[in-house]
Amino acid sequence: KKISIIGVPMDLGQMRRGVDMGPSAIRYAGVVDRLEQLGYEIEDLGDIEIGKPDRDIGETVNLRNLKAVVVASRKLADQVDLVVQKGNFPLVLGGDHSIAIGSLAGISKHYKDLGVIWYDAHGDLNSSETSPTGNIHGMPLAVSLGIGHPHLTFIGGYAPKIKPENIVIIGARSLDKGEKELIKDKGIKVYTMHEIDRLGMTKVIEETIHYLKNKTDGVHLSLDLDGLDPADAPGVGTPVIGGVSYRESHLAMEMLEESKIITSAEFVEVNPILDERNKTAIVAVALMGSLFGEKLL
Ligand code: DIR
Ligand code: MN
Ligand code: MN
Ligand code: MN
Repeated sequence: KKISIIGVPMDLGQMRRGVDMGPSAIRYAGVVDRLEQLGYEIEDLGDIEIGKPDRDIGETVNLRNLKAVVVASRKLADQVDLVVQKGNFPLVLGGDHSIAIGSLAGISKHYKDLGVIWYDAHGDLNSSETSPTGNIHGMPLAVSLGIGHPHLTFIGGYAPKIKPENIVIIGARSLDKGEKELIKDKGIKVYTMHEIDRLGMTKVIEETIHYLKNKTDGVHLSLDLDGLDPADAPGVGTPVIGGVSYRESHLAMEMLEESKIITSAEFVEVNPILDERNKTAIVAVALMGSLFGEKLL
């Protein structure tokens, strides 16, 4: 089995500098060795080139750096597309969460019914109409549903990338008004921290697998490190107290590995400037270990 790693040093989808160094921090935390030890052949394709911030807002309002994000998303989509064509597992390293637009554009054309697990404190379901910030990293899930500026939704030449009934959001605890409305409107499955506390992570992941397994032909895991509690993953741009623990997250990854449903993944929002001794990148690599079958015995 072969994993292809793609780094995306993107920080234009939000306003904190430093998340562009996420891919380096994750490589420094030993991702290649860690996965090689599990018997995988690793191909590191290096980093996608990211342009400069947009110099003008053009015709677009409340979509910071739209042009630069579109250009980078196209490049990422093309790379990911080639990886899937070769039959390798795409593992994308962020970079802010706007990169999911490109990942999903490259992946979803290979699946009739791609499932998505969105592990995040946030819904990332905003559009320029609903976003309180104008930051595109708060929009990728909506974009993939075909909601948003057409320059974003039509990357790869088609929209939508995914169906609302094939999405599961896990770890949500900060949702904007428009996001809550969209979730209700589309009937998107969400496990907020309330459900995680009530049911326990075991049940949450069992239900997630059951929910996705028979109606999808592949499942993309999009893991925003801010889904974890900031005590365990402090190096993120938008930390929200009361998150999923390190242990619960490992359990989730192990159960997903056992289910064999995951066909691509990305780990995003690692910001080494805001981190403590690269802790968040180290956590990300540990979670990747579990996702790819690491066991103590
Ligand atoms: C907020 C923050 N909902 C926004 N989103 C974040 O800007 O749209 N997503 N941080 O990961
Ligand atoms: Mn996110
Ligand atoms: Mn988030
Ligand atoms: Mn974020």
